[in-house]
Amino acid sequence: NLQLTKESKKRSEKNNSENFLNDVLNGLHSNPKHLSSKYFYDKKGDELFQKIMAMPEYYLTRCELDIFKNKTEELAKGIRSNHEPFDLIELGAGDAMKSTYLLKHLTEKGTDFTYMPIDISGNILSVLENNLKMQLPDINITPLEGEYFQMLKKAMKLSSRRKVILFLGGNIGNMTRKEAEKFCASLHQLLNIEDIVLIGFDLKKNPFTVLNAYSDKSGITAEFNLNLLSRINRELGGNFNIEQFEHYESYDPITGACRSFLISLKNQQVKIGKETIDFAENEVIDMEVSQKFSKSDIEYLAERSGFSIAGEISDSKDWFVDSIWKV
Ligand code: AVJ
Repeated sequence: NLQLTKESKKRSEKNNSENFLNDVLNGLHSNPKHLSSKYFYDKKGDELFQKIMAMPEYYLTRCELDIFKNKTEELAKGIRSNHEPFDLIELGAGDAMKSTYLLKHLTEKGTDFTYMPIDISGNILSVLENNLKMQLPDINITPLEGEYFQMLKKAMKLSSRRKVILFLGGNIGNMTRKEAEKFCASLHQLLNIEDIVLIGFDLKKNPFTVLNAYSDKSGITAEFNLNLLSRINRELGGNFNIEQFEHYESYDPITGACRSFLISLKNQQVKIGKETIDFAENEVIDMEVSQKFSKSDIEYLAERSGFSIAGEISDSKDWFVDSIWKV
């Protein structure tokens, strides 16, 4: 049996690295070139994102922490609805720093639930599991490593209890508006009538505040982007010269799209395994979008995907909102 699980683990690791290679080659053979920010999170990327969350410029963490620390009761009321046991599924849980406040509250109230954190990084999931077992030794936890929908479907199969989905930290911002709409519609299809979704949205605000959060002076965000090139070198046999790429950030206050790019500083060829990629001087790689929303953008998204808004909990500055949606 152990042998079997080891083999299936090996198989899924092989699949993962094949998908990674395919996505990278597709993206770099496209025009304009792009890479997916979901691949930022290897061990080094996890560490860099932890550093980003601690930066003074990165207000998002503090805003949502304000909500989870100070409006825990309201959050709990919003998701509890009845007193039936439920599964609390967190998409992109990371280190679960914010949700731990909610988990503690629910545990103290004697709520019967299983916590199912989903993350693409197995590394951060084991960090999370260790932390939680120290803080809340009695919690039922089922970590799921992989892509959101694959793991969601797995969670739906594991139990038939009511589902509460947490999607925090502005993770939904990493999708374009179209992708977010498709994502929410698929989520709506998968869920049942009593289920609840709680999504964190970063709101449109002073454009300088947004831009500074993604172009910090200390250069951590730049390093976070460049680390994906290093990861390609490490895992896919690439030979990117990191020195020859520079991070560029932009924010469009009309559309609310904050975008990260890497600029090639010269004409250069990069090898990835046997493939060669040509870069022109000043050609960019589209790396990441972090979408910002107005309250009416959120209403529109909920409506378009079949949900209705049941509640809205903001931080004291009204910079960030956790929106509670009913199926
Ligand atoms: C993890 C998606 C919420 O977009 O704000 C932070 C990732 N990228 N700085 C975000 C990120 C650059 C972050 N999310």
